[in-house]
Amino acid sequence: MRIAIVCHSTLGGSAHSAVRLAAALARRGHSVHLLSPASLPWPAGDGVTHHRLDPDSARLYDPSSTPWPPALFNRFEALLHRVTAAHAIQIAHFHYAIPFASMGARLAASSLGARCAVIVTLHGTDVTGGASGEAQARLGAALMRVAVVTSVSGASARQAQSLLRLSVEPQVIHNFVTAGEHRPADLSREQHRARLLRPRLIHVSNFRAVKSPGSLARLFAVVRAQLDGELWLVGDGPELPALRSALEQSAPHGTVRYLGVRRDVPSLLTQADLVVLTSLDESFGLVALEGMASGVPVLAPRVGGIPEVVTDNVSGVLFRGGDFTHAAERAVALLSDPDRHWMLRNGAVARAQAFTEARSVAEYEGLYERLSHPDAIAATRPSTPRLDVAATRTV
Ligand code: GMT
Repeated sequence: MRIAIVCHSTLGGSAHSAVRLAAALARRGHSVHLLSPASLPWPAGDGVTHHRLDPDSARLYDPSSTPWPPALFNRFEALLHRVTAAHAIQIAHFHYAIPFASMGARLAASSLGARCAVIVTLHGTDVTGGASGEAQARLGAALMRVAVVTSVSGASARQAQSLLRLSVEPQVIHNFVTAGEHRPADLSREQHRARLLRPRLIHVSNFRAVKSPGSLARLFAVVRAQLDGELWLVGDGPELPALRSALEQSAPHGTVRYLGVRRDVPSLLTQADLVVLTSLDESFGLVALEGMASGVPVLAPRVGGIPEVVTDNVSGVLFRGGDFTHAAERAVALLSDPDRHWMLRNGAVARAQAFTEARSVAEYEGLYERLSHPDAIAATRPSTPRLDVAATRTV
């Protein structure tokens, strides 16, 4: 099939999932075009043609900084239409509804939509970004004009249907990790026990407010009072400076490492003993899955899609969302018990096997195959040929 995968140029999991999917589809023999506004932090993968509006731009367009400037939206839409026409694209698959739902709806309603089916996958902020009721209604209306909407977890699908008032619940296709991308450290029981004498907690994020970095600082202060642990912070984002000053007040000097944006996240994960998430909401929590695949148990709040990914007491430990005291208690109990930590380490690797590339990509492929028949496309096209451009563009 001829497939276009569209994503933001962001450090976030939505773009990473899109890049992984594009590469996997190309490996399976499809003709794959990846479209993003600017460069991406990961290579596009063999056999994938990457189209960027600003190839040399290092600027990353964050899905949370909406709406896109109209000029960017128009230029990107023109690129999408050029690629769709030139390569006779059969499936246009957008990662993130904001602002792509309206772009997808317009593509479906255009003449190109007669032979190209549009799919939108919802990632975090689409559903949990706290958009106004009016913006949610516009987003929902645009989503109902594309062939299929998918979501990365059951929790996010249910939330999307109710908040965006969708007539059908999005189809759930979980995120995945590519085989061999993450591997557990090869440790003997003695080496493992020795490592836990100074356990490393790792937090990888874009440091937005939804990640609740304040809770992370408080949690680490409580953990430090009981254990000689260290905290590694990977990534960058708007709340990092405030987190840094909070940690400078509360954590002993030299116990926190600020590693910035890194390309070697898999290697950093294997050096850690606990992946920590403190998010207020999380549609999936891709870093939790990456941690588990690296043999690192996860400490995470019981919010959004996280309990679908992390099984409590099997591949990590969950805490009541927002309750950092409970989180610290669970972290200390786990890190002070090497036998239990070893068990959860193995449990994490086993649990990650439920999120294989083979499974998720086959689900997407099944969807594409069903939609790529001309009759199926006709059946899913919007009944109104012209959309209210002004109403949908700013979604
Ligand atoms: O979490 C972020 O701020 C980044 C955002 C993104 O653009 O990638 O992540 C969202 O999508 C990921 C991939 O599906 C999910 O793993 C994250 O849970 C989701 N973030 C939130 O729901 C806050």
